[in-house]
Amino acid sequence: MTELKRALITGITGQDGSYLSELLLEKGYEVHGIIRRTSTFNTDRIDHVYVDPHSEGARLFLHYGDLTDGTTLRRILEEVRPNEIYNLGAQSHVRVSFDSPEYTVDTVAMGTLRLLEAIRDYQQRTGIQVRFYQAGSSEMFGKVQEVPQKESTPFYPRSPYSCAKVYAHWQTVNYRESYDLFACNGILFNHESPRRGETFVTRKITRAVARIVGGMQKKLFLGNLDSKRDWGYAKDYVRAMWLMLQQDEPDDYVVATNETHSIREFLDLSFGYVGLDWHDYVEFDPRYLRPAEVDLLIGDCSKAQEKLGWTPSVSFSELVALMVEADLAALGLPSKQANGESPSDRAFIRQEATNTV
Ligand code: NDP
Ligand code: GDR
Repeated sequence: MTELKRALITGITGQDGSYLSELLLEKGYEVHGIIRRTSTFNTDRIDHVYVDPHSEGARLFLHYGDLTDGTTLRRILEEVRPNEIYNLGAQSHVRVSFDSPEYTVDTVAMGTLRLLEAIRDYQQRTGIQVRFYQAGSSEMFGKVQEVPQKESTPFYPRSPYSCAKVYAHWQTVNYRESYDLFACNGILFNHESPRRGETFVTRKITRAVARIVGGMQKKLFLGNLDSKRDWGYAKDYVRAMWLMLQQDEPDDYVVATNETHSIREFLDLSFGYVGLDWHDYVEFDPRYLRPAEVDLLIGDCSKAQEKLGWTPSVSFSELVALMVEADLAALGLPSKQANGESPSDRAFIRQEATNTV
């Protein structure tokens, strides 16, 4: 009998961790995730794929640990003996990183280094080759140097979060070149879904739209509406992570949609989807401004297209629609599917809305 492939995921309880777990389980992997001990349950996003590990055929296993705790990372690596490691764990909120820079850097930069060191020792001691994915970010491009941004565009990080991600990126390259580690950096542009954290701007907006429709909220307070982002669908993006680790050689890839839209456009589409005008509801709160902003992100993913055969499958308007639909469904509110969509779009949106909240 051939042994199952084993994957270890840090950040398994996050948006991407949950979609990646689903993908790897579908592909027949045994999946191990590192979770943090919290005083309340934090596994909502993966509960639907979790089965009691005592039951026969269970393939998802959770381990307590933290990227700030190198001893535990080493122990988990020894226990799990993974073939692939996806480092998705992070204090991932850019605004919060200005409030907690030291913790953010400890998790994102030092956390990645701790994991790389553990892998290096493990690989040298056992001779087992581990494939490593590092969750890099378009935030590393920061202040605009070139448009669209691609793998060769210089980094100019503008937050403690993105400075830490740049460190993690270069350490990943360094371990690849120094220790023959199969290590890849994904430079992923913003990707969203109904599972997106409620404090990121897209989900904050679609959740507010549903609550306003349901009469549970009157106003939505936001910061800068002028920044532009290249927004894709998270489920597509975890597919790119997996593809990177299936290639013959390790490499770094931009993953993006090659389109950019402002927060205002996101507001137009999401409020428009339920027949409302956002100007009647949105108010400015300077609390949500950042000391330094990233004004424009638009990615060129042609390398991922050519080498990985990866393309995004969900358009900007479909993404907005599926997120609004999911937030309406979560409140038990009726669907507002807009006229003019094709039947396949409607089926897709309905399925995501009911399956993934
Ligand atoms: P989320 O914020 O949804 O999830 C972050 C995950 O990291 C959660 O599981 C969280 O656990 C975990 N985590 C936080 N701190 C620690 C720690 N100290 N030790 C171990 N785990 C920790 O992020 P996403 O799923 O959206 O993103 C995944 C990764 O990709 C992150 O590294 C992010 O920075 C990066 N990224 C994301 C993009 C996006 O648009 N979504 C774009 C580019 C990069 P808990 O649930 O307990 O809080
Ligand atoms: P970002 O995502 O910083 O791009 O990082 P976020 O959704 O937080 O902000 C996008 C843009 O919206 C503006 N904005 C607001 N943002 C938030 N969160 N809340 C508000 O009220 C608000 N009002 C306006 C922001 O100023 C910004 O310009 C995300 C994270 O997932 C990172 O981990 C990841 O690396 C990058 O995407 C790519």
